[in-house]
Amino acid sequence: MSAETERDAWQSARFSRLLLTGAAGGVGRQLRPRLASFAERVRVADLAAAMQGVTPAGAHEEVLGCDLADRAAVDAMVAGCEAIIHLGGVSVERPFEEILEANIKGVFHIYEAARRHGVKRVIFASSNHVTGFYRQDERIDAHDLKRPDGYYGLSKSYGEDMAQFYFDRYGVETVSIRIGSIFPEATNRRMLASWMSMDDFEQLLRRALFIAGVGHTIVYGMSANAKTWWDNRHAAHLGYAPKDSSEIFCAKVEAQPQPAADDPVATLQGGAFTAAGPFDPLAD
Ligand code: NAI
Ligand code: 15L
Repeated sequence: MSAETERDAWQSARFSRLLLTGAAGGVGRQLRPRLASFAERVRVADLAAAMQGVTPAGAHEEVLGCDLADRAAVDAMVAGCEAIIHLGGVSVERPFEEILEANIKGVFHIYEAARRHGVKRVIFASSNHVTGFYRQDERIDAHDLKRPDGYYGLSKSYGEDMAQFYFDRYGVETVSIRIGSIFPEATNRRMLASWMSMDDFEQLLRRALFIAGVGHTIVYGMSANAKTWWDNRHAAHLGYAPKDSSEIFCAKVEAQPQPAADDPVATLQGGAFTAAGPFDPLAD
């Protein structure tokens, strides 16, 4: 293979079987139809209750119910998969005990199963809330100190550390995507900076899954927004070039009333997540 062909091979590469966790969630549901070109078989999984009534979208899909907190069940779910897109887990700020089961134990179970079954590549859905306590007038990159903005952000920070450990110790490669906000539209001022389109997410996923030699890479998941807080210089080897921008939502968002100048939604990158809690079951 020529160097050029090898360099471009990621564009048409396919896995034999790819696992998608969190398949019943907001992002998972939008992503499913886009994954047919990523693998011959796609195993789509979520909690059994969430997968009830979900049928395979085509001959390439296998539907599975699995609780990430159950180590044996996760091991069985991962068996036979070459790569994993790990979206499953609690996706907002919640009491520690809930985060512990789905996100902390869950990510350990995913990596242990990945090691045992020789998984080549993991995509870890990390979050901008790993660095949510930076101010909105600061510009940061993946080497800056983590400043998680809650138990949820802490769990994503732990997931990134788990990814680094499994690469250093066992050679399992990961791209941790610190996703900003993947929703059909940017619906507030903060999201004008954090928004990511599904087309851009798909492009980043393809690169993150198939470009050779990523080790453990951390990349912020955002579109080409006019305003940005994040610098992806340490993920330049992925060649991610977003095409969309939150500019199309600007007029609608800017017609909304201004939040107070000291409201965290207007001052901190993590917005309202920075002011959640405490969740104290011992409080009177
Ligand atoms: P979501 O909450 O809609 O989906 C998460 C899915 O995980 C749900 O379907 C839920 O049933 C499943 N899940 C929860 N606990 C589980 C368990 N114990 N076992 C198995 N499955 C479990 O979240 P969304 O928006 O689809 O996000 C997907 C991923 O991306 C999440 O990991 C989230 O933290 C991350 N992310 C999303 C962002 C966004 O803008 N949507 C921003 C940053 C990160
Ligand atoms: C996240 O990490 C959440 O999963 C998502 O629901 C949004 O709140 C997003 O961050 C955000 O910061 O907009």
